[in-house]
Amino acid sequence: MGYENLQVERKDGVAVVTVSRPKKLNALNTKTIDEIDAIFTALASDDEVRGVVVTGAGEKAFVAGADIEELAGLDAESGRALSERGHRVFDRIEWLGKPVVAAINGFALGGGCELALACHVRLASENASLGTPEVKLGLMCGYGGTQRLPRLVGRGAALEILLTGGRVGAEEALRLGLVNRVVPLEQLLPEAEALVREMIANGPLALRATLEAVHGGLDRPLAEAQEGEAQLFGELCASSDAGEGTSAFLEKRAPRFRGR
Ligand code: DAK
Repeated sequence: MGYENLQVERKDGVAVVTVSRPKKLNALNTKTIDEIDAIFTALASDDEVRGVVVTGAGEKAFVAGADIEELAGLDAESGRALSERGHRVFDRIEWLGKPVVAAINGFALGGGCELALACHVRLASENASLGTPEVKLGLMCGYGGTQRLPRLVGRGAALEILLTGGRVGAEEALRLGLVNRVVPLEQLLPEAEALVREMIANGPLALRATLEAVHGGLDRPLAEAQEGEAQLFGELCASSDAGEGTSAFLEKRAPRFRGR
């Protein structure tokens, strides 16, 4: 399928999804949200793809937010519907079952910051600038930001970002745990790809179960979440990949995981 506002490149098990509306700093209009929905639906069932990098076109912006032109005409009903749709699309990223790394190459504001938050790990270039300026527009985050940001950086740091609408530079984002690493812009994509490759060298069922245990567990009481972990652990033990991984270690050879 061809996309108007996304570039998608698949190579050796990794898909690089680039949001591309450079004249609008890659702002997420409805068409782009639809395309993100479509590509992540396709990637979920694409067995050739085992990990994903999400980035923005150009050297200035990852994604500068939801498209403000489209936000201007919303009323109570359409605003709620747009927000719920955004939640479904961004949940699809979080629940892909394969590692997704955001390569934040500049502004990641509003909906762009929320897109990065829906990814599993975030790398930033030195010129990255993150924030949720919705309050400056008389709005608030509508794509999960009020929920994912405090879960990632804690309530106090999140509220400072959410309530000021100010921007956080790459080093500050690193200090807060909002991003995992900061690298020079030219190294951002290679480093993000290398990180995904390091992850996908591991057993795909193990990665899927780990993602599910973390995302499914964090919102539950510890005892219940640990029950979930035990269930997933048991299922993995019955997989041939687990047999292969342990045998390979004992036989001092590299494992050949088959996702079964
Ligand atoms: N939407 C639409 N166009 C945008 C845009 C955006 N978010 N960000 C930038 N652009 C456009 C600019 O209008 C400009 O277009 P032209 O005038 O050339 O046609 C072009 O991109 C280049 O931008 P600038 O000329 O402004 O570039 P600068 O380097 O001077 O400034 C900037 C870069 C990133 C600081 C600035 O563009 C800026 O402040 N942009 C807006 C950032 C922002 O406020 N982002 C948050 C948007 S609000 C909800 C669901 C979701 C959300 C809210 C509610 N519900 C369902 C209710 C999420 C909301 C948001 O994300």
